[in-house]
Amino acid sequence: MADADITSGFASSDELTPEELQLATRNHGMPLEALRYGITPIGLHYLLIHYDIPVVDGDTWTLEVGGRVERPLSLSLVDLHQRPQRTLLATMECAGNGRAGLAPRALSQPWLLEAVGTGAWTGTPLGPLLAEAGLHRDAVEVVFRGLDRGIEGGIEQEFARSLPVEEAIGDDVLLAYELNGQPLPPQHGFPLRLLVPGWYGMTNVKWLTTVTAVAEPFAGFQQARGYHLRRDEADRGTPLSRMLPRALMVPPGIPDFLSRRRAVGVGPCRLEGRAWSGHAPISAVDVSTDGGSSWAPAELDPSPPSRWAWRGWHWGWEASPGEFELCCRARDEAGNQQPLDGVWNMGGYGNNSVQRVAVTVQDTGPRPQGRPERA
Ligand SMILES: Nc1nc2c(c(=O)[nH]1)N[C@H]1C(S)=C(S)[C@@H](COP(=O)(O)O)O[C@H]1N2
Ligand SMILES: [Mo]
Repeated sequence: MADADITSGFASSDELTPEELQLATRNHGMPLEALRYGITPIGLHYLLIHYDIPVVDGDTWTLEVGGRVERPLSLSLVDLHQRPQRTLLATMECAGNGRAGLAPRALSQPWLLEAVGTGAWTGTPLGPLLAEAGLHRDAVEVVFRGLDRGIEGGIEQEFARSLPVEEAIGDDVLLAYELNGQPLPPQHGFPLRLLVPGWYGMTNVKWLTTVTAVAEPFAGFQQARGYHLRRDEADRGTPLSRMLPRALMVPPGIPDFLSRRRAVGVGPCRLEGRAWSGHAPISAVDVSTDGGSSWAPAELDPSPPSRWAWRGWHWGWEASPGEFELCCRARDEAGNQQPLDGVWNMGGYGNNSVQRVAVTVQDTGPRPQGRPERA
């Protein structure tokens, strides 16, 4: 078994291990055809749960705000609902999205590309709440702790992450109690989760129980050891924070049941998808039909209603018979662009290399989507 480190080793072959399969069935991705929805329906949004989903009684649960503050607060769910309310559309992606595309594969949740979703998150802004508690001058970080417990890297822990004070008091940081107009479902953090738009998924602590201002950087496992880009064991690494740009497409045509290889009919074919970046708004999406040798600019939809929501794009492809490898890549206004190949790291994080969809275009291809059978 694993040494006491963040990785429990690497897969030695392409075949999934039983442990990866166990994680993959608990933590599902968003089926890529659901990129068609601007707001991901609950149940299609991806899930990542390190330990077990806690059962929480919303009537007796409280949030404790304390640590380096003047006036510790204890807030019920009713108290939180009575505070100013805000709804934010935000795209969330797991930092491990794309992990299975790196070799050797870090043994963890074996994401392909589907660890993403966009929610309408409703809650109360964190900044004013921290102001009310009165942060001490020596507070440098705020620690967010969930109710879920487990063992990782040999260490028993609750899932907990921290943010620098200046990030925690940011305008768009919410304590969210609703998703898509419904109370948070158990799997998404009922009764309350943190929402830090633009940051990778692990930042958004679910089943929140304490918010603690601290005078020293938080050294908890998920903060100090997990979620770092590390070249090797000796490398302390760089912490993951904001989401790198990524574009994904709805795989066109129809899939083969087992391989999911796509079959597309000859003629016009609309390629469409969504793109996002936690660093800056999306500025361009390019499409390739030859595996990334040549690129054409896709058309971007109007800017999304929220800076933090993905942006739609589409491109008209004139599909002729043959074998194709479709790719898409996003660029953001800060000049970040998706690479053709991912950069390997110990934990398999931040692999935003371009999506590749193998397609066979055939004469007797499928009917265009949604068109009724001719009588
Ligand atoms: N308490 C708690 N919060 C958590 C997690 C967890 O396991 N426990 N997983 C994190 C990770 S790694 C991700 S990617 C997101 C996933 O959020 P979702 O399942 O609502 O999509 O939640 C984050 N918040
Ligand atoms: Mo994650």
